[in-house]
Amino acid sequence: MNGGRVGRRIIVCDGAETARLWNRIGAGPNEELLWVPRENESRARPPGFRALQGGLSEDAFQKLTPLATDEYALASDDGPWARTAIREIAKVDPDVPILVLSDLLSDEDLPHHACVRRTGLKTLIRDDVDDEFDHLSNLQRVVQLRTLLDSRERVGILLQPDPDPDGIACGYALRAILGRKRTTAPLISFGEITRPENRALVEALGIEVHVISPDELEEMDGLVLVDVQPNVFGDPPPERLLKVDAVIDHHPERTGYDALIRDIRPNYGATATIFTEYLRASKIEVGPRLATALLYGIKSDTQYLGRETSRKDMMSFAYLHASHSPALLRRIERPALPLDGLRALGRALAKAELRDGIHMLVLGRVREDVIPQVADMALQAEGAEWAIAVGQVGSNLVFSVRNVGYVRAAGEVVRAVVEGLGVGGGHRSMAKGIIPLKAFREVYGTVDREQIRSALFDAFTRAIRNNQD
Ligand SMILES: [Mn+2]
Repeated sequence: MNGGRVGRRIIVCDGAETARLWNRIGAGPNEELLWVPRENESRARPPGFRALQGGLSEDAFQKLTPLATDEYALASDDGPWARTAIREIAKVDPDVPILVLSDLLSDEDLPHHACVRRTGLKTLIRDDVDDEFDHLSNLQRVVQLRTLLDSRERVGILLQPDPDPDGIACGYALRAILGRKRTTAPLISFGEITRPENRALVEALGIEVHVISPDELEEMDGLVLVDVQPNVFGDPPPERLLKVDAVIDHHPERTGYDALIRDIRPNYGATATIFTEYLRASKIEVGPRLATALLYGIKSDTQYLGRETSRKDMMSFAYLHASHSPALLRRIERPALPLDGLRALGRALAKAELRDGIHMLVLGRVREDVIPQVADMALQAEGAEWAIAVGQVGSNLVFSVRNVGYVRAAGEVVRAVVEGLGVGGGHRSMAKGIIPLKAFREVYGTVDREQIRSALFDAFTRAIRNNQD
């Protein structure tokens, strides 16, 4: 065991050609480069290497005065050579770690050894080269965007109506990439942000999204659509959207419009992943606010790296994670609860009911964003498989549903509960439903707390049971 200290790495290359290839990489501070000449090749010493005196033999490895911290790398594509080397090294130290670097040998070609790992030699470099070319093509996109838009006075960044975190974060990132301010690159939308979580995002980050009418697009000297394509705005879309400067999106590619720059990657889980790659490729420093916005964009579009997540989403998420602000993220995901919301929670907890794994809290009149937070919390109750938080918001009954994940889809259950009464939907473990008070009253007569509790409890029990059949 090397106890955390860096041990000696002994790198043994099979023949001059491999040694010369390695020589380009050079030796690290704790690395010793050795080579074993092949039978028919010149004995000219590759620079930086010394010959393993005595060839592949126990004796030769013994002469290296083995230390307990030694590690070996063997570079060879020759099976018998690698097998001999491993056996002879093991005679000196049966537990020494050995890395075999070979592009032709497989794990099965190697003899049993306590600690051996094989990987490709050229493929190590190959992977990095591929990554670098990916960065290069992302950089090229950024250069194209800047070249196209730099001379324009005002560039509108158009998001979908009722923008979601992915779209908002991408608009914010595009502005940073173009080196512009909110006045010269406003984020615009035809519909305001309604979801409380998304409003929390723009408030926490200090981002403004301007709601405009399609006519106001004429005031823009440039137009870029992010996380959306023109078809979303109508079929056919408004005239001004038939020809735009750029579209950057991850939804399936649509036709029927012209864009000078079109970067659409349907295999990505979030457009924020594309923008993270742009930022990374152009070496723009990503501050905590931008990193948090993009990270939250990826997180919410992929449902925390769940369904439809690509390797690229994971890589961008990891890249952003290093510079995001956990405090800011918490503020977005858990907006501050208002005092009267907490009082409503207190009353609801006093009368909470947990039966058949269903934990239901009836809140009365509350601010809408209190409801999902209470549902999250209610799921933590011992024995709860489902949590339902219900509150009155305006003239509606709004409820948030959570489940522990191993049971059936929350979205399905909510759709069954609201059928014929209101609207609802969601995913496997989270869902939301809205029933107008008027509709509830028509069916159940009154809208008091007890009536809400018993009606919804029955409806959920039925829906969950049916969903599990
Ligand atoms: Mn998206």
